[in-house]
Amino acid sequence: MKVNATFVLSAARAADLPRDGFPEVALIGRSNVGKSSLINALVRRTIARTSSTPGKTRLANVYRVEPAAGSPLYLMDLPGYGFAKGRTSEEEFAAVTSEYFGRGQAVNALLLVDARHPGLANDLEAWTWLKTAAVDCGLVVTKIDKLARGERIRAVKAIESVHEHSVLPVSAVTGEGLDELWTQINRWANSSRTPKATAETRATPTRATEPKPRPTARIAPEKKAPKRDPFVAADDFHRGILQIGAAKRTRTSTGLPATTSR
Ligand SMILES: Nc1nc2c(ncn2[C@@H]2O[C@H](COP(=O)(O)OP(=O)(O)O)[C@@H](O)[C@H]2O)c(=O)[nH]1
Ligand SMILES: [Mg+2]
Repeated sequence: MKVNATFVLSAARAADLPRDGFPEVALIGRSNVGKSSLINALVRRTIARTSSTPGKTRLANVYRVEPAAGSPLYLMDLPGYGFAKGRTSEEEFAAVTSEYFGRGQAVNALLLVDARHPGLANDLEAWTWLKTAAVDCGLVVTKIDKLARGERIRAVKAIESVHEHSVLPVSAVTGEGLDELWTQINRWANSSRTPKATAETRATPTRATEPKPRPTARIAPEKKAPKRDPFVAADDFHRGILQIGAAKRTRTSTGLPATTSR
């Protein structure tokens, strides 16, 4: 899909964020889960910096994207949580997310979960929290290319089970899942109110909906969730990712798109 994309700014505080009211999709997830790589893969250009070490805290890196067939929108690369070393990233994450989500701007969000680490406590907490803070949210499983076929079916099923939600497996390396992700992003963007570029809207943050209360994200330090068996019956287990996704998606209004073709 053709898309124009530009890096807008690295916001240090809420006042730096765009106020023109264009739709925002926030990418949330642990450090190194692949947020920046996913943005680059979505826009097919290297606009987001990727690094294996945590950077200094900022509120969000803001990217403006204009899909050829869809409304312009902002992709927001939020700081990651759960990095074991360095400063207390849980506290920083809580501060950043309350500031970001507390502006009264309607935001849709994607939680990114690493395919190789299903059921981490901090991902589960982030998901629970995000469901209260975002207008709608989707669950994306990153780095799916790192798993062999059998492993990925297990991983996808495990993540769907512990998060109780359908997932979209993607790879920034092979491009798998990106068309489906664009479908969801465009659906969100097209359903948001199109802002008028007046002096008033530029000066005042747009409220597409009444703001939600300002919950504070509390993400636990890195640890495994209590052990539970995410797998159900063995025959169920072998149905395959697409069938699993399709079956789940019919049961949820907030699931990622049912499109399975690329
Ligand atoms: N194999 C593979 N590696 C990935 C993928 N996405 C990200 N990575 C790697 O994972 C590391 C962290 O990615 P990055 O985008 O910086 O994560 P962020 O901290 O969430 O922004 C980098 O070394 C990336 O090259 C993917 O889909 N497949
Ligand atoms: Mg990054």
